[in-house]
Amino acid sequence: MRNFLLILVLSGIFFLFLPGTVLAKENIVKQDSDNDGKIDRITYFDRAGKISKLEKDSDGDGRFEIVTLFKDSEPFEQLKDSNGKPDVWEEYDDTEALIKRKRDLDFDGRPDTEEKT
Ligand SMILES: [Ca+2]
Ligand SMILES: [Ca+2]
Ligand SMILES: [Ca+2]
Repeated sequence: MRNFLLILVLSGIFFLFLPGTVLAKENIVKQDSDNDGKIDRITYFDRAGKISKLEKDSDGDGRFEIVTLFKDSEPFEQLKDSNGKPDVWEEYDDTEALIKRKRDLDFDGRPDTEEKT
């Protein structure tokens, strides 16, 4: 009887965690695109299976300095970072054309210049 209760409690805990993780977790795909053994691309997919974010380590130092954000599978913003804070922000329109670029010139994490393209 005690074992039965234990199994009941354990399976209850198991089922408590299972649906939560399946529903809450977005899908993350890690890739080593240049086969040097280090992950350099991380792609995030939302619950509908659409790409929502792409992180790239372009120089292979293990830090992901290019982050592209997606809306309806189209990129709308790209952040580039050389020092741990974003220093270039690029915005795209529906045709994926660059419409705006902001730069942080003094590296305080806030944009200082804005260009429309
Ligand atoms: Ca790599
Ligand atoms: Ca890097
Ligand atoms: Ca600044």
